[in-house]
Amino acid sequence: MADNKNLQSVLTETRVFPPQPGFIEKARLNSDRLAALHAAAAADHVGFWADLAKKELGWQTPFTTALDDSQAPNYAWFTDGKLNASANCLDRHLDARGDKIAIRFEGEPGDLKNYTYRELHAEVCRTANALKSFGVGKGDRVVIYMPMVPEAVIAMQACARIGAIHSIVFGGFSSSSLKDRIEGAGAKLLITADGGHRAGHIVELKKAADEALAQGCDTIEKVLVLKRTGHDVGFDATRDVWWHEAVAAQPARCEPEWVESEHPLFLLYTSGSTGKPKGIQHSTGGYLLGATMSCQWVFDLRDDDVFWCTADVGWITGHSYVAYGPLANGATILMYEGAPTVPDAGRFWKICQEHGVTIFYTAPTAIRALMKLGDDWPKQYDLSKLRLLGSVGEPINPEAWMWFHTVIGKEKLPIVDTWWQTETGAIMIAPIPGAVPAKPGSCTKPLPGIAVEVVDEAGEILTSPDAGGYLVVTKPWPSMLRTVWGDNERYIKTYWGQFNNKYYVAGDSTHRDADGYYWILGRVDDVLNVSGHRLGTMEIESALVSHPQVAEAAVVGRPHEVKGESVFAFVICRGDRPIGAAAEKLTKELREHVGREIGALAKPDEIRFADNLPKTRSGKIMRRLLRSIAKGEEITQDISTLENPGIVAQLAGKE
Ligand code: 6R9
Repeated sequence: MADNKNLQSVLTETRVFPPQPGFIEKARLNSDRLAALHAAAAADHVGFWADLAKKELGWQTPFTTALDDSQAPNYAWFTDGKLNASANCLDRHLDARGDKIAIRFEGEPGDLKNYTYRELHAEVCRTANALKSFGVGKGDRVVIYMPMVPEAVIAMQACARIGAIHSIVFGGFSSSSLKDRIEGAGAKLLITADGGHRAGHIVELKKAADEALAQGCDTIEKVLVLKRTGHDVGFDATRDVWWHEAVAAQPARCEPEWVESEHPLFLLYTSGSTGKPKGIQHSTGGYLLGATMSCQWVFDLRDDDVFWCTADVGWITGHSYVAYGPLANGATILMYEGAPTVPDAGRFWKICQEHGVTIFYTAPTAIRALMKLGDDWPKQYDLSKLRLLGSVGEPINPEAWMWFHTVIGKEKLPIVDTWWQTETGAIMIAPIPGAVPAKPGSCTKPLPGIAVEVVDEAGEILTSPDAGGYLVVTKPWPSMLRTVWGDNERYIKTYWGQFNNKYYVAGDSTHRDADGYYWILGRVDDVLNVSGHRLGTMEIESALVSHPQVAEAAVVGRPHEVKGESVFAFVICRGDRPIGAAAEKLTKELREHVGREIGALAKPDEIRFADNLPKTRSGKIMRRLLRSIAKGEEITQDISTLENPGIVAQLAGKE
């Protein structure tokens, strides 16, 4: 389970950074107020959340049932209430904040565009009316495959407004991944763009969409296409509709469709240890409550903030902390389309300066990459408006934390290291910036109303501070996933099966120190975390094996300085093992093949060809051994139980 080296490095971290008095004074939560929230949640877990749901969300029909656990572990929250997520994010703010900027946008080429709440509301209504004109209604699925532009958020909000279920596919995924997700969701409409700008290139979204639709996707009736780049793309007039033509003529009012609290707001596909990616299904009321409260508690979000979460809307972080949480709170968000280093390594800091960003939320992989580029870049810009920094996606190593703290935070800004998952919908474990002292590398303690524990293989709760175990959630929470789209059995088996439906099993290992602080060690399953992106080893293996020359493949993660983990593949070919120039040629081909099958983010960094994989006598691939080999470690493990111990030297590249 826990990697000992990792455990050692976090166990020796002893620095503590308490909140600064100036921050505490103005903070939404200080330690007294936080203690009161924890006490309320401990006294009445369900009542605690029900009170917040009544106070913080706008309901068209108030609920009377807070939690229905009769079908556990399929929990349902606020079941008889009705609301609309888009009305909560937009209409609610029109009176007090109609002229306030909701979205500040900067494209990679430098183009700027702002939307006030009133303008955003009108544009969402027009888009919602356009969707209706295509026959899209409550419960229909809409796949969104777009660049990071305001229209991506508008598309999400428009779906929510009419009760359609959106499923976003990250623009970096290939046509083949897009097709799988469209077919999985049975989507009626695809919303895409001609392309997006990324790292000085055009991302060919429409081209990939056309390829996906040419391979199947029979449920798609229309494709709504945003003109972003303006370059030439294919256009099928019987199926494709330009956004500017379909949306502009629509009325700027659209009554929200009031949906049951449990009505699915969206699906988001994510990788697991087995099979194809799962469609994680989120609810409307519970999800929105989690996104709303975590913005207030963890980011201390206030009316004068400019909140920049750098995540793409293709990931859960972009759902909860670009599209839904900040807008539900009436905040101003910043969206940036492109890469952090275009035209130079100062781009992120220049954006912070020019847009007056106050809260900056990013991933450790970005922090490490920016750190490598040197301190001179951030030093050229005025970062004095920043008041809070955040991290998400993978464990942040203390070195990167300290750089963030000293160079960006000038040794005074709080850093919130936030642990959560696609499945949890919202942040679960994170410091409350005005109340909880930070320790570099620890996501600190669970939020109010979130019950987590560390358990051993038998499901026993571990209390000893040094013990590493499984991270589990012991009580249902409003923003939890509801099911796996179309496969409830898989939901139960994957997340609840291990301990007899008693605990939600996150799939991470962790350890809790004597102060009750959590230190996440990483995944316990075959899921890799490459630059903060979740990838299943099985998905990459299937992609490799679908190449005609590959007979078998095993993929493991290898620690990487910037990406966190990189993809290392062991490949067994049909026929002879390629060597020299033949091996080089095939490596290149396989990398491209995986890029086509899944997306560029899944391309193996290294491929090693061998005659066989190390297998136990029962035929299981010994992955632990492959991980050691990938790291270049001296093999000290007992290989005598292998069916083919002789293969180890070859796998290690020694033959
Ligand atoms: C939000 C998001 C979830 C997995 C999760 C864990 C890792 C995320 C982390 C973290 C340590 C943090 N993870 N945040 N590990 N510290 N602050 O990233 O969702 O893409 O579903 O990934 O990411 O391993 O299980 P998702």
